[in-house]
Amino acid sequence: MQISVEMLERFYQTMVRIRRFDEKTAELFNSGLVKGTAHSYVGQEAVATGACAALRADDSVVGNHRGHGHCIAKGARVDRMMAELMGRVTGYCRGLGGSMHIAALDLNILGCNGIVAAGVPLGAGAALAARLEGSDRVTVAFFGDGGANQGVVYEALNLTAVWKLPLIFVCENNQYALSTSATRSTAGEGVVTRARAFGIPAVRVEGNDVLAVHEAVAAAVERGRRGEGPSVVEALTYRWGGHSMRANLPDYRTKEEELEWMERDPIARLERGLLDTHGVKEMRLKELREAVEHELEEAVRFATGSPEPTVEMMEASVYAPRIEVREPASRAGRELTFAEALNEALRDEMARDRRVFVMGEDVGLIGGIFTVTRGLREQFGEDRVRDTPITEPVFCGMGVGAAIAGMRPIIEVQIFDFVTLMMDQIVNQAAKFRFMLGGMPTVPLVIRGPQGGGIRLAAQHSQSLEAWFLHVPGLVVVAPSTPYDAKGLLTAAIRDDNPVMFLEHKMLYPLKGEVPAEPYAIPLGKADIKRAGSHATVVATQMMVQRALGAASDLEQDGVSVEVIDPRTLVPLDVDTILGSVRKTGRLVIAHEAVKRGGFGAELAAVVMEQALDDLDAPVVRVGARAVPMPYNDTLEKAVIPSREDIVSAVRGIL
Ligand SMILES: Cc1ncc(C[n+]2csc(CCOP(=O)(O)OP(=O)(O)O)c2C)c(N)n1
Ligand SMILES: [Mg+2]
Repeated sequence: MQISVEMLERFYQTMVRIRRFDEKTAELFNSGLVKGTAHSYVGQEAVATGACAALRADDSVVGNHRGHGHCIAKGARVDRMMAELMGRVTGYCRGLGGSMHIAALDLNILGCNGIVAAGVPLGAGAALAARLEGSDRVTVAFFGDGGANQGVVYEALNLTAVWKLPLIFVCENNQYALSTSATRSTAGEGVVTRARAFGIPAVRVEGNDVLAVHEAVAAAVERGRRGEGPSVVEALTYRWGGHSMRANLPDYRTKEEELEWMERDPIARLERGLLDTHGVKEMRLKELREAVEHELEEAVRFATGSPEPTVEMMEASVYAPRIEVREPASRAGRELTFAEALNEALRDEMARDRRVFVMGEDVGLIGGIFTVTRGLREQFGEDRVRDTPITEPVFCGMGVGAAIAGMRPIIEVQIFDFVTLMMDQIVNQAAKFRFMLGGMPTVPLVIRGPQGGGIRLAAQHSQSLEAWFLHVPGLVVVAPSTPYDAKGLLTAAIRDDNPVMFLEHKMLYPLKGEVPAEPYAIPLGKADIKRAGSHATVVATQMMVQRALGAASDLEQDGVSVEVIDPRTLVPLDVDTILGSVRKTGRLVIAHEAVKRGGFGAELAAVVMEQALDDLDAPVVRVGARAVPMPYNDTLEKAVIPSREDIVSAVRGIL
């Protein structure tokens, strides 16, 4: 591979910039200006430099916790990076992300990551986005030898190979994961051999030789651009310092080993080449180094002189602004089932916006096991209605990555209990991405699927898990109870710029109701009064809405007038409508199918007591499932899930 002297000089200067940046960071950490922790890239500069030099500006990278080098090599400015490390508002993440989360979407740096290897599925998602947009852009995902043992890496190898996505896996093997030597953590010959088992071209290169890294990554990039799929490049290297600036750990490497690798300094190696082989003068190298020193001095001045972010800015960074939508004037329409109503929303939105696509297990060929995606593959093609392998962590992560990269994915969880396998990508990635990046990017993603019991699927296929998601700032949580709400809320969820957990109760799929034929959206955060009443308020969700309405008609026989409110979205919650009702009735029962302990009811009861205690004439009562896993036996299942009678007696108990 022919590389001009000019380009070699650029490699040299980038490596010096990375090294001096992290040396400066260590000084600032020791003086207390950089807080928390930071992971020095010193010793590994050739990897990011060689890899990123093979990319175009419109190609993407995802980094890991040791990511300063990844960002600098992809073109990040050191002043904004330094400001970020000092937690200043002028930093890349406006002081909300810090060292481990630096990103710059305008440079296609899709984020470093505090969760080891979590960037790999995100990178795969960016590669999928490029494919769906019909571009030849590629993505590089950096991860370590420790990260290489994470399941998501294997799942991503498999899926990117199956779909031939342009992802370049760059494993920076610095031979240690914190204190653990790769020899103690890695079976067989490591990532290269493993990748070949997936049929992926893989090479191991001398990671301290910037030219070797560059050549290997450039070949992988070309393969990706030609549509030939992923590649793996393992770069053998060494970090000179400790795992992180914070860790003050006992020695786990020998001094001899450390010295041996310092002798193999990637910068000195290129410097020798420039001086001896390319006739570059020492004066010129000095000039390049001095320019970096000047930049860094400026960067420190810029960062220390920058203001800190405010509490108001922080609060405003969690959610993207809500889109304005208005409910239709009339709810009249044809009779559809809940599943058909969801299907119509998907169909309308996919027709309206090319960025919308659906991904999940069995969603394409058979239209999903509850038929929600039926017919979409025929109408929109296999590219936009993707059957995935059984690989929840990675197809969920790819959804997050594709959303970050500009698409609007809809992920189906075949049965919501399987969301446990997706939790890192939902909780640590999707929910936090916008915030960690200073409240600027959007993550327009819908994760939807069936939850709840009632059809004897037992403990691992019947849970109602909404409380987990309520607890995570950054997520929207939607839980419709009628076909009309299902269509309008799913439409709103797809158009929303935030990650939305869209919970469908599987018993509701066959429920019929009127649904307007034209596309419409229902605002997120607007409760619906399903029945007006004056003696008691019942706030019910999902299946419990039908049961609460049944309970209300039973109670009406005895002259008790019950108001039934369906919040429809649990986050954001329409507290005003609920409080308005409680102020009128003075009594509140909250009914949900989820386990009562630690559930949505506990949260809502607390909100009502904080804000309307004086309006209550009786204690707030919760109706929820017993604190047991869902049993298989049908009599026992009925004993666990709250019934209409349970709601009737809860209301009677507070009259
Ligand atoms: C999922 C997860 N597990 C553990 C950690 C704590 N941790 C952070 S970095 C690290 C070592 C990672 O090693 P490697 O992937 O080889 O990267 P390196 O630090 O060597 O660059 C560990 C254990 C984490 N951040 N995320
Ligand atoms: Mg390592």
